[in-house]
Amino acid sequence: MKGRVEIIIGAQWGDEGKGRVVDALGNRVEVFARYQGGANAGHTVIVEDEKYVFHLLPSGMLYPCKLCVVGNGVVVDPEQLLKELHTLQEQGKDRARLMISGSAHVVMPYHKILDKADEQFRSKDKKIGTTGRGIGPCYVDKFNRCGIRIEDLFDPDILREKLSFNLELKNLLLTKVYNAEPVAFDDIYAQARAWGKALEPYVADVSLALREAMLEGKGILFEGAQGTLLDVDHGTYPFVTSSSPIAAGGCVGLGVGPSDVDRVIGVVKAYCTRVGEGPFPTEDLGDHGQTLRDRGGEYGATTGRPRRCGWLDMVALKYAVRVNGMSSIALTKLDVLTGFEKIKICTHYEVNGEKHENYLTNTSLLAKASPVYTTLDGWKEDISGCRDFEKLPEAARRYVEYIEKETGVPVQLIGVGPGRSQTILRG
Ligand code: 2SA
Ligand code: GDP
Ligand code: MG
Repeated sequence: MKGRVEIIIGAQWGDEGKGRVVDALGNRVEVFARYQGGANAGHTVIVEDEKYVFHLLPSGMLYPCKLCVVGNGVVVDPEQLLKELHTLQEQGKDRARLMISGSAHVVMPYHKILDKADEQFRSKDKKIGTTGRGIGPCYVDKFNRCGIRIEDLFDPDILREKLSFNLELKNLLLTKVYNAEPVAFDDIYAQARAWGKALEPYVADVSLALREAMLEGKGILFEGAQGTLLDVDHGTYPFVTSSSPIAAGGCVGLGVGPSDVDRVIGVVKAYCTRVGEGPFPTEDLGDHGQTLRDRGGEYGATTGRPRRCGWLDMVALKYAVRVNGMSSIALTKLDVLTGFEKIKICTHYEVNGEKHENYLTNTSLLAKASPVYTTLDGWKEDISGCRDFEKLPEAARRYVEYIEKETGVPVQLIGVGPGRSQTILRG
């Protein structure tokens, strides 16, 4: 029988707790696979009070003897990937097998310089608030068909030719447009050759390996980075990342057909956060937002930036259910809502006095949307030790049931703390 393929996606603006959900479900699968994004991601996993933050490596790396895959859709910063691997080796935790697609594009040093220069070049209202990890410029080169793939690092002549072609253009851009220093061919070439040598042992045909794993009946988890509302097509464009975090991106980014996917698990934070610029209808700039940030420890796992915080947006969540074809919800950080006397949920938007029950894909309109809320009772009891849904305070159960009723999607996992065991599994 074919092994089960599940995709884990972020249903909001990223940082929903995808890393911890992947880790919590990890014991029932054999293969973990990243399909998009790059070292902009920060996926936190806490096991036995030890904190690990994965940027490029899949969050399943802590499980011994499993296969961890970096797919063709990921943009790989080799320096960062080798650093992560080295750190795990030092901790004696590199017990999973790593496989990288040769077709994945390489984030080169000039991509990071261009990312920062472009962000600086933009006036305040045009800034994206990128992580500065070179993600956008690397995907630009991929789609402009001049990018350098991992497999290009292995052949000295191919690398030389592709790198010189790129540097001709990049150095013009850097010096003439951004008033920055040019980058030197020799340094980057030597570095890229060294990366090639270090990465070659991990490179294999990812699509083929996943097919073989499926046929062997192995469970496979695709791990999305960022979130639905940061998707380059379906997010709050242009305030998005440059990849496709939605579930469909999993097929493109790993070379797997849609009919092989069995389930899509949407990770939903019990409230909303966003890091970087762009519209966020339920953002709370007052005390509630600050309390959520303090209690939830809402700071970027890659850059340390404070995250913007606000109440759950049901309009956006229903949209995420639709564009991802969500089969179930993993609701994280329910414990962070403990102590609020009342909890608000946005049920619809108003724009110029007009009611909108459906999410607004026009970002300029979304920026004008005022959230309209319903209010639910809060609870005071500490729920971080709870492992049984029936033992949650009644108001907490009502909150979960409200989400299920409105979305029509069952909540099958609830996070009541960041640790691996602080999970309520249902059904
Ligand atoms: P980029 O760097 O080109 O992908 O930035 C474009 C937008 O995408 C947002 N973005 C993210 N949002 C949430 N979490 C991300 N990962 C880190 C984390 C972020 C951090 O886990 O906390 O540490 O700051 C992530 N990566 C990209 C980004 O903020 C821009 O709005
Ligand atoms: P990801 O990018 O979606 O993997 O999420 P991040 O790791 O960037 O951010 C999620 C943060 O919330 C991390 O610090 C996690 O340790 C933490 N976290 C995840 N689930 C829970 C939960 O159920 N309760 C609490 N209190 N923290 C959680
Ligand atoms: Mg994150």
